[in-house]
Order: sequence, then C-alpha cells, then structure tokens
Amino acid sequence: MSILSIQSSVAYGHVGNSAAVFPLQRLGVEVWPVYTVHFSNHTGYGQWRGPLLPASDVREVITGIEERGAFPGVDAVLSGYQGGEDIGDVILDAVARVKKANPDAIYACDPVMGNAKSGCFVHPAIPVLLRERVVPAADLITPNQFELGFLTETEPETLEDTLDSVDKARAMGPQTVLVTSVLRPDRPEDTIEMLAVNGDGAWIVQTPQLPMKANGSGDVTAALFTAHLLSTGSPAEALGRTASSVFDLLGNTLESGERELQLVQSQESIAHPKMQFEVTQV
Ligand code: PXL
Repeated sequence: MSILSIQSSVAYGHVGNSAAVFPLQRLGVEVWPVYTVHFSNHTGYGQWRGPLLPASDVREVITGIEERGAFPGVDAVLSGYQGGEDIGDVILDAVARVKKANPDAIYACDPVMGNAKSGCFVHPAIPVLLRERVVPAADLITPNQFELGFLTETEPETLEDTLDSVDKARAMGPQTVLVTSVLRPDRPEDTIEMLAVNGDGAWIVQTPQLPMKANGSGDVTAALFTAHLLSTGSPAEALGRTASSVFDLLGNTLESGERELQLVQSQESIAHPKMQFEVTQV
C-alpha cells in the first residue's frame, strides 16, 4: 500500500508528516511525504523557525513523483493542516492527477480548522476553501466534532445531532466520515468517543478521556484510520484499531511527562493494536 502524504514537517517533535509517516511505515505502508512547511517544531510552542514552502515548490516535488511513473501505485492521498489557499490548490491538483492515474485511489482529508477549546485557529479563508472545494473532492474526512460543525454550519452536541451533521458532511461528497473528539453531553464522566460513518452504517467507540492534549494526535489518528480503512475495507475494524493505538500512544505520552507524542516508544501499540475497546453499531 502506498500513501502520498502532503503535510508539515517538523525537525523536533511530531505533527503533520512528522507524526503520520512513522506510524504508517510501522504498519507496513509505503509513504511518500511531501512537505508544506519545514519548521523546527510545532506552532504550539509559540515560537518556531524554518520555512513555509511556496506552493510552487510543493507542486514541483509532486510533479517529480508523477514523472517517476508512481501515480498509478498511489492508494491514497492524505492531507492535513493547509497553511494557505494556494496549498489547497496544489493538493486538489495532486488528487485529480492521482485519480486519473488510479481511479481506485482515495483522497483522505483531515479538515484541520480548530477544536472545541481553542475555536477556529486557521486563516478565515481555510474553512471556506475546505467547505467549497476540498471536502467535495474527498472520499474520507476526519474532522473532530467541532470541525464537523464548522464544516456543515451546525452545532452538533448529542449523538443524534452529530449523526445529522455527518449526513450533511456526506452530502457534500465524502463517502466515509470519521468524527474524533465526540463529547456528547450525556456521555459517562471522563470518556470521549470516536464515530465512523459510511453508506452502510455508523459505529462508535468509547475510551477514557486522558487529562492531556498533545499536538499531532489528530494527525496520527487520520493516518492510522486511513491505512486501516484501506487495508480492511471496514470502518468498524479501522475504528477499533485506531482507537486502540491512539489511546495507548496518548497514555504512554502522559506517563512519560514529555510534551511530544511518544511515537517511537508506542510502536508496538501501533503495529499490533490491543483492541481493548468495543466498537458498537449505532
Ligand atoms: O497538527 C497539525 C499541525 C500541522 N503543522 C504544524 C503544526 C501543527 C500543530 O501544531 O504546528 C506546523
């Protein structure tokens, strides 16, 4: 399996491709990382150094891969945080070219815009771009509950609301939606849920909510779900595997006292998910 992953790179720590590539490789996936920024560290530190790559340079790198004759072998294009509108165009163009070479390839889009705690933290043009052009071209999207609301101009709270918003998102184009960080008001205390929906049904998994937030955890979640969905064809199986690995990764990170995701230390949980959480159909 091969994934063309167009995301940030950081030298120190783990977000974007620097969060997605190793877990994918540990699952046996061939990954071709294309970088949109090359920063020293993630922006959560408030200070960072290094370049935002011009869209024309990102496009050149993708064209070079195409010129190797590699596009027919791409199973998925994966994208995350999109710094500006021009990068969005480069990603959409890459998706169109990959799909022309391999009509079975999917576009997995993590529509990064923000979260319930911080609100929207991207440039105001990004939600418009995602809503109008990027999400309609995607086969799989992986919003958190807040982003699902922002995308569909709804405010999902209950499970029923969330499923309604997913229907709206699916009507925009994507066949499959993974909703992360679902925090319905009637959930058991200190739990959090993930929901996967496609044309055949909807599935939910509940895990303990750990008292932490680590930059890059959404990037790992999107990458793992994409790979497991491609390899199994089952949203329920992909959901169980992803929840298992991400929970162990976050648990190890919390226990370590480190700020950065403990990806290398958690590789066994990624390669062989314990499947400690039950997936139920809703
Ligand atoms: O996790 C998304 C992300 C992507 N790229 C950069 C980031 C972050 C989150 O902090 O800083 C550069």
